[in-house]
Amino acid sequence: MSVKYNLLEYMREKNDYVSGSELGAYLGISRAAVHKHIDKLKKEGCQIDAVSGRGYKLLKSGDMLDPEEIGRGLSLKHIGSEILCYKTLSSTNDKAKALGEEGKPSGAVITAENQTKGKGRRGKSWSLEPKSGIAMSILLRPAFSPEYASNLTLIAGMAVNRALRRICGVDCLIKWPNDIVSGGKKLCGILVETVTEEKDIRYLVCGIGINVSNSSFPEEIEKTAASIFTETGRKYMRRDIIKAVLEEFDILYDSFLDPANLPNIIGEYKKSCINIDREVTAVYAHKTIKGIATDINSKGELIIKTENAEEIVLRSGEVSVRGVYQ
Ligand code: BT5
Repeated sequence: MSVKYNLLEYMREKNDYVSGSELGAYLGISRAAVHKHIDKLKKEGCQIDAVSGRGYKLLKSGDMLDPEEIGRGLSLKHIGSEILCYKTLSSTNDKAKALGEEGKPSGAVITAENQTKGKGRRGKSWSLEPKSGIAMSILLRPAFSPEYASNLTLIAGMAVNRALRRICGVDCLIKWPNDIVSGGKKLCGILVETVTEEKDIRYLVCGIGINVSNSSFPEEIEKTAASIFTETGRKYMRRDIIKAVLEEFDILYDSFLDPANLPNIIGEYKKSCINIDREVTAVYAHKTIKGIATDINSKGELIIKTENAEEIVLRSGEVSVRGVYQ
């Protein structure tokens, strides 16, 4: 455990003023070094009161993304073997893939405060407001086939949907395949990338971007993006959301590993999916089609019944739902 984290834990447990010398003795460092670590914690958003003669009191811990803070009390079956938090990355997915190449274990979680080249699907970009949003990726090394893995986008969407409802009470839904929406706007995007070797998965990376406390957005997404703050009026700790997403993902992933559970999983997905029974427009075989989204099959594909009563099976792609951002 880092000195900084031990210091935070000690103050949290004491829940009262603690002198610099007591903290120094506990941590085995000088009072001057304690002071330096206190300053670092303050810079990371912790509110610490300092009173001469009494010492320091933690009033509120900051919303810093730090492996120990995220991992505190987290004990999961598949996820969280390692938690790596970076200040700046070009993309957490790219970093997770690089770590995948280096042999990092399945379940590793990567976060970044700042993402300079966040990726969406098919060359699109993802914007992250530093300190306000979450950019995280989960590295997995599953034994199942790449075809089965296509459902992982749905699993990630369900995990975020469950977590945001549980922690923030947001009235959110999933827009097939990979968006979480609230009030008709996008709160979260998911990008799953699979690296295969012959017919097997070498590893895959599940990237999740969530807007948490932003009150404004870049002009190009201003009308289509939402954050938990814009939807609820409340600010939440990003690490509490990350923890909840990891917990829900772990439960769903465990169930997903047994294909017998897939019908139930897809059943829950459909209940939260905004597309079902709605009029949708999609691009299919270079044509724009209109129809009603009727179902999601066991491969996570969207079934659309077109105006000519033709049934189209969409594997991926852009689908717009009437009344939801385009
Ligand atoms: C996605 O793609 O929605 C997948 C986004 C995945 C982002 C995460 S962050 C952590 C990890 N590391 C990465 O590099 N990526 C993943 P797509 O469905 O193609 O949507 C992209 C579109 O969403 C953009 O073209 C914008 O219109 C819109 N967009 C970009 N940033 C947004 C934001 N912060 N909030 C809402 N909409 C956004």
